[in-house]
Amino acid sequence: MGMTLGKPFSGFFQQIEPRIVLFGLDGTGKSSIVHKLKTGETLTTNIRTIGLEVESIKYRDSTLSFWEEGGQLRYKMIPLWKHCIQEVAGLVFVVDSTDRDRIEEAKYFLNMVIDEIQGNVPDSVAVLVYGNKHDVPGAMSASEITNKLDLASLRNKNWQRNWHTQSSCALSGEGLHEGLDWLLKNAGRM
Ligand SMILES: Nc1nc2c(ncn2[C@@H]2O[C@H](COP(=O)(O)OP(=O)(O)OP(=O)(O)O)[C@@H](O)[C@H]2O)c(=O)[nH]1
Ligand SMILES: [Mg+2]
Repeated sequence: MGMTLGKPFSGFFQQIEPRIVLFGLDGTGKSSIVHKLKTGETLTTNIRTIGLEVESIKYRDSTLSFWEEGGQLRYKMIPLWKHCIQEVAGLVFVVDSTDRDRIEEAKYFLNMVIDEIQGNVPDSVAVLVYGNKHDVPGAMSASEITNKLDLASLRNKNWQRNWHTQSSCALSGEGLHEGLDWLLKNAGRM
């Protein structure tokens, strides 16, 4: 005869959801991406994420835990990174493809995070860069973003990870699944 565990005990046996950490400058579209992936709907509100926001999302055959690091307080949150990246399955850096003025700052921030977490993240963890807002005319292409972030030099920085830049639009959802599938494949989750 089978046995059913009461609610207080069932939690012991729950699998930890693979964690995906999204980060980037403020207003790049992180919340919009998470909302689109979770509901299929376009996020219509424009509320800045203060601190950390966690969402559980069913994606293909698994449930993933998305951790968005709000962009506004990004420098204040650097010391928290060591805790956020425990059990991380993939990193997602979100760039606003239309924001040529702040692409240098995006590169600076990316380097800062990498320096902070280096040595604390397993080598198997890949990094997906979403070149978001690609729907806007004149947006930077994926290869332009790759060059401007100088991802090749990050590889030389003793950071032997897989990188991939995917153009995306969080409003229509274009590119979101392609990017995430790439990330999960690299994490051995697909
Ligand atoms: N055109 C266009 N606008 C977008 C896209 N993604 C997000 N936006 C808009 O960009 C603004 C900021 O989006 P959010 O998703 O709140 O950005 P965020 O990265 O979560 O911002 P923080 O929480 O402050 O770090 C909103 O007005 C969105 O509608 C996109 O792919 N294309
Ligand atoms: Mg947000």
